[in-house]
Amino acid sequence: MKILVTGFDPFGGEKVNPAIEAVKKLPDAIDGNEIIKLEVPTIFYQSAQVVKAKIEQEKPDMVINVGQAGGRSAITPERIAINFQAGSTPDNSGKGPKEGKIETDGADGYFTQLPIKQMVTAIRQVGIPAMVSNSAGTYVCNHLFYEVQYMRVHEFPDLKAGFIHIPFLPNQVKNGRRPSMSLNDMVTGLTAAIKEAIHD
Ligand code: PCA
Repeated sequence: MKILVTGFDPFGGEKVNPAIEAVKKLPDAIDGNEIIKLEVPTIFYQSAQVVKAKIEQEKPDMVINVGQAGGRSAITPERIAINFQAGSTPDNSGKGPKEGKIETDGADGYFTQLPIKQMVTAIRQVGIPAMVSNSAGTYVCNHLFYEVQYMRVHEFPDLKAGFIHIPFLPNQVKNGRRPSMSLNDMVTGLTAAIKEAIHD
């Protein structure tokens, strides 16, 4: 099996994004399955184009997008992508999203094909906090999650796809009052989650 794992670049004034930092540190293979890693820009539509080009090139069996969810205290596999975008923070192109549907002819939502509950159990079994999330928000992360699902329906019917949000890194939380997770724990947790998805 071939798995494409993506991570977003830093956005919103942050110097790092734990997503791409953790993705870069994943092993190149998990139980003999190839892990392809890709950095994606935190930009509406452009992130989806970059991922689509890589899917066409590599033809992965599974795509897992990883993003930062500042304020969360656990690794959170996402259940559903919604056909809506909004947000007051500009993306890395300097523009905010046009509020409304992502795809006018798309479904209101798409459930992930990944076994999120088993993934949460697998992450907890290696000692890392995890829980299922029922909302990936309305910003670039949900947008990319939705667009990959839309592509799956229209072009890549055999693809399994999903999204995992991860917390801030300790050095992003200056006053220590907001939750964070070490890079090592993120990598350990993500590896366990991917392994579980592979063997589903
Ligand atoms: N997190 C943002 C976009 C990029 C990222 O890593 C989000 O949750 O939408």
